[in-house]
Amino acid sequence: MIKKNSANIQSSEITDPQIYRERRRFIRNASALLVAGMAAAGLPSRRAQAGYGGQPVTGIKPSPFSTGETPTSYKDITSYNNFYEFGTDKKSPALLSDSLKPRPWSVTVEGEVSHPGNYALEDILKGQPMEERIYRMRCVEGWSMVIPWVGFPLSGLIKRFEPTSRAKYVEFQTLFDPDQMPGQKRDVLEWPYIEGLRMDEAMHPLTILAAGLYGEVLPNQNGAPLRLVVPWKYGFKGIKSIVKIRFLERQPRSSWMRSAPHEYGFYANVNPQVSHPRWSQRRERRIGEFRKRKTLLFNGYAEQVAHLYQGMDLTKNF
Ligand SMILES: Nc1nc2c(c(=O)[nH]1)N[C@H]1C(S)=C(S)[C@@H](COP(=O)(O)O)O[C@H]1N2
Ligand SMILES: [Mo]
Repeated sequence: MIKKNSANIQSSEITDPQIYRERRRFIRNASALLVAGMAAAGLPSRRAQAGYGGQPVTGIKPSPFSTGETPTSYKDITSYNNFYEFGTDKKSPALLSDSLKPRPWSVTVEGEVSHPGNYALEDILKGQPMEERIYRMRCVEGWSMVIPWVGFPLSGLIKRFEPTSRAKYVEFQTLFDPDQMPGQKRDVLEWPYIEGLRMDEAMHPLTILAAGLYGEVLPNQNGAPLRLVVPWKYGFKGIKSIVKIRFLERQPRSSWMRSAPHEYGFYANVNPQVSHPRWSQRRERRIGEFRKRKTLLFNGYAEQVAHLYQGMDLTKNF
């Protein structure tokens, strides 16, 4: 089942900032390229990635919301993954996600919204400002990474759909197709994977939908073709391979709340003071580092997001 070419894996083992900058020089303009997922003329993909991963994305602008911290290596970001649709261990998604077909793709929008419908991926991406957002990411399991996402604010897309005044929450669903996602043949979770945000969280400028990373189209294992990224929350909020967006009056129940309600709450805000029932959240291991770091409240984004939770008891609303 191992489909990766070992030579390719070796060549991308280390994030070489020089190589990264050189490659970024090729980034020009045409988000159509992202949609088509085709290689730019004369610029072959250097890595064997599932789906369209590895194809350059063009027209990416830097963002003031990026951290200045050093990004985790491309290799670690794309070979140490949680994506239970392809198995529960960290290596499976990179090895087994070739069966996912991220093109053509569409997203169904429904619920408390003025413009429900089934939107082609091209339509979803059209006109969205593609930005590089270098974010700290923290998994509930105690590891963290710095990921240079390529994406756009979710708020712009939501505004386009015009939620009604009754919409208080947004729910997201991953594709359900056990042929493409063989992990769905086992009941490790209730499928499809479901996540949700309160409307003000979804509209927050830090909340993005990602379609790429490291200047390239998102590899399948990272949630192609479109996944959620909410950097002040535990990684499981960042639902992958989204096919449905529902606007709701009531708080949705996420897959993790269904599977272990006393362990995973709706908010899932990174909080070193609130332990997981089975382990502390006070420290984290940044992938690629040896010594543990202290975990920061809201994953270091408190200044931007703490106001969203004013007056809430974060030990109850975990
Ligand atoms: N559909 C789906 N989305 C998912 C998951 C999953 O198993 N299935 N795992 C989550 C968890 S626990 C984490 S930490 C992140 C990992 O994202 P990455 O592999 O791109 O780093 O994806 C999240 N999104
Ligand atoms: Mo996670």
